[in-house]
Amino acid sequence: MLNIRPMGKYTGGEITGVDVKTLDDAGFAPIYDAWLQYGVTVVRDQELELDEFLAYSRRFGFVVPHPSKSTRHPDCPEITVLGINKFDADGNLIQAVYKRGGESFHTDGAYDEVPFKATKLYALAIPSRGGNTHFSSMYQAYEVLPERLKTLLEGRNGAFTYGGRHGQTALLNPEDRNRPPAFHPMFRTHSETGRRSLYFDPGKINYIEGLEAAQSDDVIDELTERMIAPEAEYVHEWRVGDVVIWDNRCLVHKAAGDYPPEEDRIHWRTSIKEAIGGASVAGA
Ligand SMILES: O=C(O)CCC(=O)C(=O)O
Ligand SMILES: [Fe+2]
Repeated sequence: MLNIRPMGKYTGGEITGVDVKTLDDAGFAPIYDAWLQYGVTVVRDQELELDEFLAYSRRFGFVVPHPSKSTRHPDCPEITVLGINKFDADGNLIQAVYKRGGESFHTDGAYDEVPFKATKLYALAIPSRGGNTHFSSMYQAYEVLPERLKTLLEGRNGAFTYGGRHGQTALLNPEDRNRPPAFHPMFRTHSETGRRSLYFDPGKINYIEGLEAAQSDDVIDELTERMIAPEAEYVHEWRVGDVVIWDNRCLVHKAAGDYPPEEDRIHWRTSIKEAIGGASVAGA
């Protein structure tokens, strides 16, 4: 029987008693609603093939291939594989693969004009210790931001690129490294819940439009401190068979990047958008 329960104070929900392969629209509706409410949800105990994971991802929106071409699944470009090919030919750990998503809290796809609505991960192999994923609510970050920053940033855009101010583009092919920035409002209203949140990514933001360079850098530093609001974090401890999906419009996340490198930690991943080329989907 379908069971949904909260995991964290402001974000995180666990769903059990369901096989996502056999869901009809009526069965999917409470799962989608729970996801909007909790921001990140896990469905436990799933057994999925590539096409089944893709089909379930498509229920949440448009699935797009990730710009990191070298980490796409060879049989299915819409699916990225995390955690494989971690060692180079000399047996050295490739940090960009091992620590992927672990540099800092971030939201996926802010470098695109239409950022990722959601990211979905399916756990194939989980290490004996470490390897958690951290999530934090940006609704709550906005809620507790000082009025001074709310006034300063209201109506302003951030400029975002894949590599951000430090140019971290190791997982991109050379031809994909110098794309122009995408601009997004620093405060956004969620298209489905109607709630306001901070939209910020310290690793991908280059500057805040309309501020002097020094002030822009100072504000970016201050937001980096403030983006994880008290009690707003949920830490996901993975089990094989977990299907986790998070809402990039109102959450940030970060891989702990701390598991024994000689062990496997492997996920399939899909990137999901609200719209491609102007069309938009509301809801499922
Ligand atoms: O591996 C993880 O825990 C998260 C990686 C990440 O940031 C992502 O897939 O977007
Ligand atoms: Fe990420």
